[in-house]
Parts: sequence; structure tokens; C-alpha cells
Amino acid sequence: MDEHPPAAETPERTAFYKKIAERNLAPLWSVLGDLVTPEPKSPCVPHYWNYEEAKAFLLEAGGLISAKEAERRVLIFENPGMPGESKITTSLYAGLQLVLPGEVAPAHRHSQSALRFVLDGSGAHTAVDGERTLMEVGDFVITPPWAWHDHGNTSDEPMIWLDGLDIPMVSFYDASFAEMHPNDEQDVTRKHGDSPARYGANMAPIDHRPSGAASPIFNYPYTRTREALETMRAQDEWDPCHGLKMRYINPNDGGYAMPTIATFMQLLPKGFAAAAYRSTDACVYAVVEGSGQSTVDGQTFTWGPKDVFVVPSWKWVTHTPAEDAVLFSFSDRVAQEKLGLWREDRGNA
Ligand code: 1HN
Repeated sequence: MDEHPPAAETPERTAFYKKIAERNLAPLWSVLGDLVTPEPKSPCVPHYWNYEEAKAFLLEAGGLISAKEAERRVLIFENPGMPGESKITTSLYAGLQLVLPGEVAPAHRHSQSALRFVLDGSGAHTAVDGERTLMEVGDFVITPPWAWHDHGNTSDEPMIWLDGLDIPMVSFYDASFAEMHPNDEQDVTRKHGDSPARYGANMAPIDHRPSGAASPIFNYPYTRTREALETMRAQDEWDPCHGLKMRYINPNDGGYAMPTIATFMQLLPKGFAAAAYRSTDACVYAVVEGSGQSTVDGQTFTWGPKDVFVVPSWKWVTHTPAEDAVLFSFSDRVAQEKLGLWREDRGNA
């Protein structure tokens, strides 16, 4: 711990360290300060990606490789502090996925949980465990761990979404399994709209026994999310740091919708000057509506619709919308809460 000075090197100590290293032993006192820091210390840095620029590259990739050949045609959002690691934060992966008209991204399943946040296009589908859902801009769609999933686009426009996965977390636990489905598309065994009817109408079948760690609602449509925010704003109860911020919940238990990734949607009204905030969950933001600025650890990002930016753990963030703005975000907060690790600092607010 940094209050404690590091042990001085002496010839005897150096010789001792060398000797024990041959037996795969090491002195804790040489590394303790780096292992247990008084505050979070992360390689993750604040960063912003302009959507139009990333989209142009993604469409270019569309001319280079098909969704089928790529399995998933995705450009990874790489945190500049961790190049080559396929991480947007220390614990999370994010990417931008393109499915062109007529394409299928073939069915597979894996231990990793995935979220899709729809940015562009209308009417492409994803299938999860035998049920298809149509995707519209602003929809938040879940692929639970080990669920078969494939994507198809029978519309006439490119479909682009933000993927968020817990890949680094699963790697940390060495718990990754994956397999391809024998067919490009899994059989559709349930009618379109089945799960929203069954679990998304504030009811559940009387003998429903929750199974699996994720919400049985696998598409949270933006129309309903937006309406909730718009209706609630009339009450004028603004959180000084967040404006009006909601979390997506699992109707089985009221917890977060996914077991490892927490997801949120917030409204920041025009003229709102958010108070500085920090928390231990590094957070990925995707702008849905409006424009504005966010200052993260002293760096100011100017954002508009569909732009993506990342706020590392324990770095101060302040949001300043230039007009009414709606922000989707996700983080590992749900995992940190389960592990008793999560903390926030609301500054003076
Ligand atoms: C995956 O399965 C998808 O299903 C997207 O769309 C991105 C990144 C790494 C591993 C699996 C998808 C992925 C992924």
C-alpha cells in the first residue's frame, strides 16, 4: 500500500529473491503496493468514438467479408489503454456489428452473455432459443449465457448494433465454452412476441419457475423505454448526477436484466448541468438522442446520436447536454454488487 515505503534492495535480498525465484516463490513485500492499491488503478482510459466514422469503416468491412464467413462481422471498440486485448473496459468487450440485407450471422452459443443495442436499421431479427425478435433503433436485446443465437436481415437496409459482452470476465475465470449450431439458423419453435407476452406484461404464467441467470424478456423495446422517461420527467425529480436514470430489470427478481452486465437508460434535459460523479464500474455509453458533452477525468468529449464513449473506473464524469439527451449505458456494476465491491462517490451532490 502506497503509504508503506517499498523495501530497499540489498545485495543479500537480491540474491535471495533470485534463489527463491528458481523454486517459483516470490517476496510479497516487493509487489504489495501494486497488488492492493488505496484506490482503483486501471489501464482503461477515457475514449470516444464518432459513430459516422466507425460506421463508414464497418460498411467498408461489409465489402470485404460476409457475415457468414466472418461468423460475426464486427469492429471491436478497443480501449487505447489496452490495445490488442479486445476490451473496452478491463472487464467488458464492445463492438459494432453489421448485418447486411439478405445475410445470416450463423447460429452458435457460448458461455459469454451478450447485449445488443440497436443503432441503425429496422426489422432485422435475432433469434434466441427458438424465438425471433425484430430489432428497432434503441432496443436493448439480450443473449443469455449458453443460449443459441443467430441474426438475420430480411429488411432492405443495413442493420448495425452495438454489442456488449462479458468476454474479459469469462476469460478471467477461465470459464469459456462455445459451439456452432449444425444449421446456420436455429429452428423457430415459438411465435414472435411470445416472451414479451409471457414475461413482459407485468405478469408471468402461474407456475413459471425462473430458470437461467438472465431476464426471460430478451428485447426491451425503445418505444416503451422512451415513453417511461417522458412520462416520468413530468414529475421533475432530477438526480443531480444522473438526471433521470433507469436500470433495466429482470422481472423474475427485480435485479439487473443480465447476470454480469448492468444496463441503463437516462434522460438529461436541455440545460441540465450534471454534478460530477464517479463509481468503481467503468461504463460504456451510447448516445440515443440529442447532443452534448461529457468531461471524463479532464477530457471533454462532444457527442451526438449513436456516438460511443467510455468512462473508466473511479474517474470523474460530468454530463452537459446541449439539448434533451438520452443515453444508454452498460457496466459490470451487477457483478461488482454481487461481489461486494461496488462503490460510488457523488462528490458534493
Ligand atoms: C458473438 O456471439 C456475437 O452473437 C457478437 O452477435 C460479438 C464477440 C465475441 C464472441 C462472440 C453475436 C461476439 C460474439
